[in-house]
Amino acid sequence: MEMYIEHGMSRRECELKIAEKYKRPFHILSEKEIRVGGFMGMFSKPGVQVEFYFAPLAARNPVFSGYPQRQFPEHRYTASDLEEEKRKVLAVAGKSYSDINASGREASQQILDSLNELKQKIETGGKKEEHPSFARAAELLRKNDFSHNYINGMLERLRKELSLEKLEDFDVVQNHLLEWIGESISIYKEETVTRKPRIMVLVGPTGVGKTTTISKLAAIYGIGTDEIPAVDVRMITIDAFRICAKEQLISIGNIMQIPVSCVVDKQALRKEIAVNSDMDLFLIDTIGKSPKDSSKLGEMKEILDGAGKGAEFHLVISASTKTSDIEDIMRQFEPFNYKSVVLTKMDETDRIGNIISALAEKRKSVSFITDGQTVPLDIRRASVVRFLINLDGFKVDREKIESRFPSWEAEQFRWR
Ligand SMILES: Nc1nc2c(ncn2[C@@H]2O[C@H](COP(=O)(O)OP(=O)(O)O)[C@@H](O)[C@H]2O)c(=O)[nH]1
Ligand SMILES: [Mg+2]
Repeated sequence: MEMYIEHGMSRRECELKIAEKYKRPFHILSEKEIRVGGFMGMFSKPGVQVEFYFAPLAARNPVFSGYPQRQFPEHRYTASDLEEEKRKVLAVAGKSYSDINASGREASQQILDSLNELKQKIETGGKKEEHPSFARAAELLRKNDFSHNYINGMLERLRKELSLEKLEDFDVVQNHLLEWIGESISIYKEETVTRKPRIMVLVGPTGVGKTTTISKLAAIYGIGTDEIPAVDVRMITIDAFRICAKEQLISIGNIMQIPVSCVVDKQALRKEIAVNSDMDLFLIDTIGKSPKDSSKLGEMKEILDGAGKGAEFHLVISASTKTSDIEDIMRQFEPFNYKSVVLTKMDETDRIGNIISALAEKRKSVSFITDGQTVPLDIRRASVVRFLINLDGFKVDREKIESRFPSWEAEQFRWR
């Protein structure tokens, strides 16, 4: 017995959809609550997924409606369509018999063309989705390491929104893909009115660049840039391992005249912040081992509770992380309720589809991008354009994407 899946806002809606689509008796086997609709997991609503099977005959052409929802082809060739095509062919044939002497060759060619067209329509069901642009688009996205779900979402959108004429022009297809990828990237908006002191905490696996990024941020806010006035900054290292390896930060702190301290428990952190409440910004670095060491992560979270409810958590991920690891990391750090992701080591990879997919699917925004080891220069605010121009193999119409996603100019920090 083959099982099928349908999605809808309610069980009743699913039943109506199945009845409308297949016009055959069926039985619902199970139902579960899911999120439906939206794009790449965003803007979805609560709904229902039902599992069903047909009775009593097994379906000859099973249609599996997995995630993201697959639609039935907009137009399937029915028996009456094929009859119509046959009639056209026969009409041409009729003409050929009467005009055989006058234009025999032309009529024969017309018959052959019509037959070929008919054959193709029968073979493909006349579906727009057989267009080669879909395979090219999928290949391009795959080359950039976009996830399976993300690619399916994009293909689905191409199928729904692009006419056959547009599909013919692959530049048009690419421009749409770029625009939709851009729309799926969410950029973190810094609060304009921040309470004082502002507390930014960077969490993430070891070696991704947390300490380096903290140093870069300390320079941006502590020394100031063209648009950001210098404020009073203090750096704190949270160390759940109690080794307090803060030398790296101290040397940076010395150069920039920014104080650094190390705390190993919640009370000490609370006190450190309270005693220095005249500061404008606390940048909190964390030391961890592997994110798989969840007891230490729990301990770190416990210490970080001392930063209070207003602390902003940013998860630091290296752009060169494997897809499966990205998902693990995002899940492991979920308890920190991080507001955004800082993407480091963008200079080390040109395949960022996996990161874009994971961020879109988990609905997380990106705040900063770092692309080198130099403190403080190699950091910028995240921008959609930066992601799009980093994609591999896409023909990027830069002017077009810059006008579509205009905020990118603000990405660069300009040093005085
Ligand atoms: N290529 C590159 N290397 C970086 C970047 N950010 C940090 N690193 C390097 O990554 C290594 C680990 O950085 P660190 O800040 O100590 O990582 P942490 O363990 O997360 O604190 C160091 O060698 C850094 O210089 C970056 O954006 N690009
Ligand atoms: Mg570190």
